[in-house]
Amino acid sequence: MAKMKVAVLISGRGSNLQALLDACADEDFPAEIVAVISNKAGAQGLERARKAGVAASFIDHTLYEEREAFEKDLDAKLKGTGAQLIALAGFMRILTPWFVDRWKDRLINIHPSLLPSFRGVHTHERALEQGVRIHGATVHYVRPDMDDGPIIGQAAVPVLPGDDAETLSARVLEAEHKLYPACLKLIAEGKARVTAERVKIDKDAAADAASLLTNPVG
Ligand code: 4DW
Ligand code: GAR
Repeated sequence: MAKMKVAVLISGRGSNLQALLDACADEDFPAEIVAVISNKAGAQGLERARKAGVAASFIDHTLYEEREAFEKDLDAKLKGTGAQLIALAGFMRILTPWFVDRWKDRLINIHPSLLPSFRGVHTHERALEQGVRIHGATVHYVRPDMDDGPIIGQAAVPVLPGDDAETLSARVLEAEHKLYPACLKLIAEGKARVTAERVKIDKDAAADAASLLTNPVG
């Protein structure tokens, strides 16, 4: 079977990108990363891509006056790579409805909370402040509103006594690194589809997906 071609957009560290690169290194994995694009010049993720032999490039959003002009160039570059799916991995520019619509149901993101709780930034600090006992991460299709869209998979982690934002974010990040490749696999195998703004997981994959995605740490 042909592998699904995936482009990854980043702005920084790229540890989730690394998890995707590592998963794609397995010859049986159903997806391949064809391009990594950053809007930040020094992003560590660009180096990770080059090390893995993946084309890495940088588009400086500050050179554009209009958001859509930046996105037109981004879109053209993505089309040139043959990407069939875009994965946001710590990409920090909000994408306009124009771009989101062009890539509708072919654009996914990972967010460090159990959505719809804790949209936005500082999710771990806010989870601690609220005293939640269970926290985690979500992979979802992107819609124009920030951190909105049909949920593909979630990973839950416990909040433990004595946690601070650092220990909690490390636990969530470890879960993210398992969750994102697992969700990408479901999509690349055609086992996850959007219907009426909900993600349906194929019956034969549902049990696997549930055990893997509910609590993939440990
Ligand atoms: C996200 C949402 C808003 C901003 C940054 C990140 C979460 C992930 C995401 C990236 N692009 C997206 C999403 C999303 O959930 N939905 C859509 N696009 N449609 C944000 O407001 N960023 C600002 C810039 C920050 C910076 O450069 O440091 C911005 O003005 O875009
Ligand atoms: C990750 O924790 C990801 O979930 C989060 O940014 C971090 C990027 O780290 N994304 C968001 O907050 C999007 N709303 P990474 O560059 O090491 O993958």
